[in-house]
Amino acid sequence: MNKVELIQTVRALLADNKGLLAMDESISTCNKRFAALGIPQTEEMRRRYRELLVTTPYLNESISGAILFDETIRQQKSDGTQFIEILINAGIIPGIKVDMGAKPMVEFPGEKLTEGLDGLPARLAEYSKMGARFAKWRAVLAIGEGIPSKECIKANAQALARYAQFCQEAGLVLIVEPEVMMTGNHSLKKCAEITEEVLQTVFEQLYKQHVLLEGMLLKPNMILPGLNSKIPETVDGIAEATVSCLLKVVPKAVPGIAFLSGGQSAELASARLNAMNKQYKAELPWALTFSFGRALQEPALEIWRGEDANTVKAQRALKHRADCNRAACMGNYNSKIEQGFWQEEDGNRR
Ligand code: 5MM
Repeated sequence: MNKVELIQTVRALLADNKGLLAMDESISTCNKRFAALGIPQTEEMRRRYRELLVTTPYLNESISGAILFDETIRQQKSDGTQFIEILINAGIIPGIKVDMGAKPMVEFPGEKLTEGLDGLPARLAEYSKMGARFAKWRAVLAIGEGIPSKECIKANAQALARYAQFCQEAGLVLIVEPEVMMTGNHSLKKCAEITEEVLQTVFEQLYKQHVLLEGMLLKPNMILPGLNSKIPETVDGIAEATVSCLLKVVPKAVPGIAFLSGGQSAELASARLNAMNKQYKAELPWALTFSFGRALQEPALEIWRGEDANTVKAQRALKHRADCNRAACMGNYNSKIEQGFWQEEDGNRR
């Protein structure tokens, strides 16, 4: 492990208040998103969509890194240029999702355990040779009647820590993503309790495996009430709950926290990230940024709908969301910035 290199890569990912574009949807997730919009679910359509993302002009102004999926890291633009080369030339650091998905956990109904440790060192070596500089592994924890169980939390944390060790050995920065899902009718308080327990267990396991915390990023959920919860929560309330939960369990040695969006609307994800940075940035030991998938891509995908004629407008929508979230990392996001994109009817960049 080259500690200096790992720390330099983490610093580059966090520099200038930029964040990460999660474009690592597996084939089935990407197809699900396409199906919802009537886009054909073929390898070529997924390639064309990912080409749109990686060729978005000036994306590097707000995006420092992009998380790819195995299929995507091997794909090329229509002129034959590898996507990974396009990203590197644009100054965007390429990374790769290396877990093999959350699978039903035997004997634990309703719970999932992420798989992918088998053969991981060889896959990491291949990705690193291809140019990836960081990796990501996601654990999925659902809140429900009697779940998540302690066994599920611990098994997922152990897998995350083992993945983390393999990554550092391979010289890749690691992103640790334990996601407590938004699905359900639980309260904000319940989400805070479970997230605290999950993160505490994850860091215990990372310590046990001697993981270099300075060479990692944490990718957690924000503290949110369940999607079916009827209790309204304010942007400031969510910011306060999220920051106080993270302060209890995330060590100071971790350089940055890059949130997932988890199904929030694009605007709310930006507003909540903004509130955290606006109110607490000066007192926090780590940077708070974004590693959104849906909250960055959804508006662009809805505009594109599989039509080349919509590509430029879709790219502007992606760039706009990236810029909004960079503003949120500085605590500067507001309604004027949010509306900025729609004033660009002449196609000019501001
Ligand atoms: C939670 O999902 C991650 C962040 O995306 P959102 O901001 O949309 O929540 C994301 O990186 C996720 O891990 C990938 O999209 C891969 O998910 P699948 O289900 O395709 O493995």
